[in-house]
Amino acid sequence: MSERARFVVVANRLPVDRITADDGSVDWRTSPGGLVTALEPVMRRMGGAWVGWHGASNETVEPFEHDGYSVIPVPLSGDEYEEYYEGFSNATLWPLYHDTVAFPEFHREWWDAYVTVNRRFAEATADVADDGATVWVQDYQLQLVPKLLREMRPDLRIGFFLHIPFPPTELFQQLPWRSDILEGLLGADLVGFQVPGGAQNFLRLVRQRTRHRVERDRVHVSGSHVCTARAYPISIDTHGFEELAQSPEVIAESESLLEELGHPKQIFLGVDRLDYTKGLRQRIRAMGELFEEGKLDPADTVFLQVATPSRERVEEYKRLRDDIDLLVGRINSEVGGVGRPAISYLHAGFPRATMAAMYRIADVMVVTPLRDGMNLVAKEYVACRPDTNGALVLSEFAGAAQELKQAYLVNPYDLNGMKDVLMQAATDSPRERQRRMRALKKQVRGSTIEHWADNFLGDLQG
Ligand code: GDG
Repeated sequence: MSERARFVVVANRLPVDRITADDGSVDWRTSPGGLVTALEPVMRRMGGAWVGWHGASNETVEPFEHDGYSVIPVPLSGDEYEEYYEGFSNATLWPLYHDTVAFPEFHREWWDAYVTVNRRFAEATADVADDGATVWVQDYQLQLVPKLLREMRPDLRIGFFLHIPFPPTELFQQLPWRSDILEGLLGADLVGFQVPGGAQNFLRLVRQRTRHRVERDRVHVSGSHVCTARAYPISIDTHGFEELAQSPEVIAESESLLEELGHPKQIFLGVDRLDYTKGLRQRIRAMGELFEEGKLDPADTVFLQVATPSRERVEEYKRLRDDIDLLVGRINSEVGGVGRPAISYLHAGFPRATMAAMYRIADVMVVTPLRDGMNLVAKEYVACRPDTNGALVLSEFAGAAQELKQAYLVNPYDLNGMKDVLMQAATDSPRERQRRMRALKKQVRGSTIEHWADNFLGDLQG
């Protein structure tokens, strides 16, 4: 690939997974996950290059074209995968940035690997970006890239977006490498957060820990440039999801799903990556108690929970999987009849059309993270539910709660409170549910992924 790109997205993972067929032929398919769901449509519209890891360790893959843009694979060794990705990204930063709902581990060798890999991503980007190009770096795995890249290529316009929460200063200060990370991010011209609180936490830390002058949301990085920090709440391809949910295939699939579930009167639905931030333990416990107390009847109500496998080699995730298996097994053995479990639990990933079919038939969508940057599932549900009869139960601690104010909001730490709200969502008058759902639909239509990208990139061009 000789041509250099005017627009470059840099993310830990490429948006495609390699599929090797029986005959050995190789194909690349769009991979699931929040970041990809959000950025794929942006990339298809903008063209350019996507720099990221291709998902196999100890292997170099040549750049290739996909869906009208270039894909630039960055190699990682097996050790780097363990230390940079599973270690520093997912066992240090992820829990720390999510309010320490699990205990973050600090290891110096993990940090060293994080620095090495961030440098490699910056170098790959510096190679592919055209003169004066726009580069958009994504997420917590690559927080050092903006500064490293600016040192290599001061001509570039550099944006950074954090998909997860940016923590309160008291928590961030625990990090032994706090100054390096702040300076890393400050290498960007624009740093975006999901909610205003994240930008405020960041600016407060910059004031406390650096000598740069801060003026409202602008940081004058000494002897260099101005870095602006602002909120850009991410969204979904609303129209795309609406269309998908109304397609004959999805309608047919939702009908066979209903059949399989035995046409229950009421369906509660949860869809999450199997992650301890998503509040699965609390949610399943609350639903279990409602069944046990007879407030919900397994004869006519089903709780369908999809948990997509995620980070399966990280200790905390293994523990979570076992806990959930145990909890679901216990509840199902105590309530529900033969062949009719109260909780239908699926530990698997599904095609997007199947997800849309599930959203279509869910009467109560239950989204109860302990902490979440945004949460796209909540918005996808609102887009896919074909009428205004569905209800969304949403945690106050998801970024989405700041926009979807007409959802049934809950504090997932308050089990009794959550049970009350779940029942309220299930039993409110059709009029009240419709009033709320209409407002939610208006919000999700009025603020889409195109708006998000346009707002961010517009400000980045400044
Ligand atoms: C991070 C932040 C932020 C899930 N299972 C399957 C599947 N999914 C799709 C969903 C949704 C996405 O993955 C999950 O997005 P979320 O936003 O709910 O959560 P994270 O993965 O934690 O995403 C989050 C997001 O980044 C974007 O900035 O909102 O706060 O944590 O789109 O539909 N898709 C398919 N099969 C599955 O089994 N096809």
